[in-house]
Amino acid sequence: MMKMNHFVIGTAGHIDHGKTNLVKALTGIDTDRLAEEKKRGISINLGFAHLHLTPDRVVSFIDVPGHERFVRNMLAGAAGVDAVLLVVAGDDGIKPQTREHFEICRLLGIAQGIVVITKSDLPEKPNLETEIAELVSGSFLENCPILRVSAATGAGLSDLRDLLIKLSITAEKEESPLRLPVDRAFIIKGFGTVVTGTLSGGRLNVGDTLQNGISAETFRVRSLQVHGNKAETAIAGQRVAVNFADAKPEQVMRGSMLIQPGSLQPHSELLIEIELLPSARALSDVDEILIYSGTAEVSGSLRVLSGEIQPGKLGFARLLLKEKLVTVPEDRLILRLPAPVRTIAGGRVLELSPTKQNREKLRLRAESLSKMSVADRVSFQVDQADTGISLMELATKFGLTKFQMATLAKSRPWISAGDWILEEAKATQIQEQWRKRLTDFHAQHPLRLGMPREELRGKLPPETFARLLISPLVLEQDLVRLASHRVQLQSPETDAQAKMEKSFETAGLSVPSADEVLQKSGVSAAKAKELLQMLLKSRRVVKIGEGLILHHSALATLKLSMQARKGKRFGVGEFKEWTGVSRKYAIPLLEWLDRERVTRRVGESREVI
Ligand SMILES: Nc1nc2c(ncn2[C@@H]2O[C@H](COP(=O)(O)OP(=O)(O)O)[C@@H](O)[C@H]2O)c(=O)[nH]1
Ligand SMILES: [Mg+2]
Repeated sequence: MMKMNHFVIGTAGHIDHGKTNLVKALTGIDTDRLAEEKKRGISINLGFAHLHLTPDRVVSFIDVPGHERFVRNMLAGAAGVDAVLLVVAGDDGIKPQTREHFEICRLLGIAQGIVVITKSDLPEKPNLETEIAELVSGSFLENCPILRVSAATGAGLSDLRDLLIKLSITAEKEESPLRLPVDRAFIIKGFGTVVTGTLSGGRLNVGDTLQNGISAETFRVRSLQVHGNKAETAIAGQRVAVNFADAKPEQVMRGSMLIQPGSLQPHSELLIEIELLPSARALSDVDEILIYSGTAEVSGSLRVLSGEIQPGKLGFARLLLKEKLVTVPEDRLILRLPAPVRTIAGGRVLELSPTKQNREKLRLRAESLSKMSVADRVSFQVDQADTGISLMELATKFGLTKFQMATLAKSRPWISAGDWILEEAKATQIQEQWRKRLTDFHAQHPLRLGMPREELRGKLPPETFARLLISPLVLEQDLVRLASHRVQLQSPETDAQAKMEKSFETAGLSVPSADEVLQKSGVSAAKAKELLQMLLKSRRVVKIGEGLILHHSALATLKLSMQARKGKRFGVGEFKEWTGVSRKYAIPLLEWLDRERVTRRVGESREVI
């Protein structure tokens, strides 16, 4: 496997258990940078450090504050962590934030970690290992290594380093759209605005444009740093610092989700699966709940879909957010209750902006979605789209890259046309319907060549429509017909049509109105109209103005007689004299001659060209 130089390790554990000192002992970096942190000796905000484990392997550390008041900062740090060091002070044992942080890591789906018993130079609390085993039983840390270290004496540090090397080799990232949840935003004098975060997908280059997923404002990446070194490119999983050419810190503050412009959408309603902590009370609807996603914290309300959720159990809910989140299915959320703030549950996003339906229907939907892979959910969606769906829309909705979407589409029985895909069976169904509609249409309108293309197309995008128009359907100009369809006149119709044509022909230039001809045709008005349409289509008669139709022979004669007067200037009066028509006919006829480039206007009069 490719060596991956982007492993992020987070600390977790109760205050004063030695997290910051451990990171300092490993990396030489004191993450308590704030003056207040130094003075009070506690971590308030996130701390960042990195360590060259081997000459070509750097790991990043995110040191989180342990104090219960700063759990929200811890949460911002824990998003995007590959492995956790669960720190327990040997002399103190498991404390409230040891539990809370551990639960948060578990609910966020962090897959691996190490339990580090710190302060091993001090006498150890009896039965500590049993206590720890109980806590992590059945979780991702159940069989993880437990190590004793002392930041004071350095004992155990080299073993810890060896373990970190092993852990970091197993890291593998799935492809996903670029997202950068911002954990810090600040100004560096002479540089401008810089943000930091763990790139959770994609690849970021100097010169790229990033978009704030909520405000939709865009910013240009002027420079990048990875592990404190200038870089041209940063890849998924790396801790990056991004310098923007044109952003103010408040436009990209902590909690912002930066994305490729337009690649994802913000949502204010989510369908989720909930895992309620064993320590929480049974959960029903909540009007005020805090939701943590990436580095963002928003508030909202919760509607439980499955009755009451019992402690330690799973259930389904609809989350209504006061501020939108840029999230995708399978993202993990942490749910906390305010006053006093406490972590009660984790959430797994099942669907973004679910369609409105009653609780029971939504619960059934959530239940089936919860058991499906993302690929299956995409298929499910395509199956339900009777006239197909846009690939881009699917990618955005399910948090897949265009490449992933295209690969998935290739493996399924879908017909694609440009950005549009349609299930094969649905396509066949549509073609069947078309065939049936055309058969009916031809039976009802035997004199019409075919059905207008737009009428048959309906809501299908033009590209897909064209793709589905296969034999025996024929598209001619803007009409669709069955290949077998021929317009064949029955005898009363032929007679009527001939009679109509004759009326026009004998009238010469002084034709009766089209309506009059239709009325005298001897067939029904609808049929007469169709017969006239056929005459027009074949150009036996020509429409030169509203309700004014002339026989082609009359127009040809007129053209010739005008062309014989080449170069002559004349007015409407003269034209009336030459042709014997009234003013009512003269004007449209002259305009027709202009269009045919036989005459042209010169001021008030005309000239034969
Ligand atoms: N004896 C001893 N004290 C330690 C050790 N590591 C940290 N401490 C002390 O424990 C206190 C809290 O350490 P700190 O790293 O800030 O803990 P944090 O709140 O978990 O980040 C400080 O007074 C440290 O000097 C250790 O290995 N041995
Ligand atoms: Mg600390």
